[in-house]
Amino acid sequence: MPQLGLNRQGDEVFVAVFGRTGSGKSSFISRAIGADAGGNDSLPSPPHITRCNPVSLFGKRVVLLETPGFDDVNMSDMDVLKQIALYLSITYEKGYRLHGLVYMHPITDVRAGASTRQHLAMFQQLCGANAMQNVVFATSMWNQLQLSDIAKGISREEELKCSPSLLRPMLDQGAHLRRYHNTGSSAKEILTLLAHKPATTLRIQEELIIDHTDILDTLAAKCLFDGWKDSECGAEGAWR
Ligand SMILES: Nc1nc2c(ncn2[C@@H]2O[C@H](COP(=O)(O)OP(=O)(O)O)[C@@H](O)[C@H]2O)c(=O)[nH]1
Ligand SMILES: [Mg+2]
Repeated sequence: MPQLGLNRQGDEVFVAVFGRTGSGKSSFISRAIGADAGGNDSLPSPPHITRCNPVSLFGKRVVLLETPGFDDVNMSDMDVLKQIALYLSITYEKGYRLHGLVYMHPITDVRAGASTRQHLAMFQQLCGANAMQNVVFATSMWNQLQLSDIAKGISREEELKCSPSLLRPMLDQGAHLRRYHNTGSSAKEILTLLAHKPATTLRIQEELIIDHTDILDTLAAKCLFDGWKDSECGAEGAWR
């Protein structure tokens, strides 16, 4: 059972951070809450959603939630999705809603391969179109690029942004794309974009709680099965 740690909503804003293991979730959160940059602060992915200390932004208390990473050596993507779904179901029933979702994508990934696409397709279905305005795709690891590779990073960013088989459908639905520069101010800039959004309900919460869909029958889960390219994952125009 995950530690919910959600005691009150009021002036609190909840932002969940997603992405594969090693994409920079923990470090984004530690920069946002004020830890110093530098050093190797990599930790194993938490097996459950983990709540971090709130950060104050413009009078709001922003509570950051680290989700277990996709592509993890210790957990299958389906188990990761189940953990996320369990947390989102329990908190939905308790009346909590997310204000923001940050999806970290390392710009150092040389190509958006099948697993990247599958994770993004799953994320698209987990959120649903109505929640897209509450999503920021944050590209990380810019400062790991050699100077001579910055242009490659920019062209990968362009591909992410423009390709109908990558982020474009989600950006068209209102999601944001930002660079994350591994600093507290950069993390806060991204969170500021989300802190004033109205809270949202995710598609997977509607499926699980309102429609009583089994987790394995949710659109997000279907994206993880073999043949995901032919499933409903492509229904909104992505990943064809
Ligand atoms: N250079 C650089 N390193 C980063 C950045 N973000 C994360 N890291 C490092 O990449 C490693 C993995 O990051 P981490 O935050 O643990 O990833 P997580 O598994 O998604 O939580 C850590 O050693 C971080 O210090 C970034 O934007 N730039
Ligand atoms: Mg982590």
